[in-house]
Amino acid sequence: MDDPETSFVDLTELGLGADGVLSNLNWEIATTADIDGDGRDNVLWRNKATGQNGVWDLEGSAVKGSSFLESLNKLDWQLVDALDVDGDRDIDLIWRNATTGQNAAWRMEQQGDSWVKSESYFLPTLSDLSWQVV
Ligand SMILES: [Ca+2]
Ligand SMILES: [Ca+2]
Repeated sequence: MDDPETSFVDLTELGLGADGVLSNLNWEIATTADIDGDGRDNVLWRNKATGQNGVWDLEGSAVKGSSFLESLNKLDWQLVDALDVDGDRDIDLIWRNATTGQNAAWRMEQQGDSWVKSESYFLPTLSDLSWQVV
């Protein structure tokens, strides 16, 4: 059993206190997906105030680890889904611009404790803003 004092150290960056409570309400769950391919879904977070993005690695109901995803500080972009759109078996992040209706995908790559986008590309724009990814 990990010492909670040390196992939560990196999580404070994602707003989690030592008590395991994510008290910063600007973090919103964007979606869940198995971004690291270990067979368990990860929780993907987006900070609606700063544009930071993060990932939780869950084991059961416990947060085993957390890492940052590359930030996107243009706040009208919403992280709407994470799935493998190009079929290379790595998860891609799907973004939708709530103002313009543009859609984009990020191909992700893990570098140490964080995830960076290795490539980004636009998907067809759907300018009718009443359409949402579900
Ligand atoms: Ca996983
Ligand atoms: Ca992919």
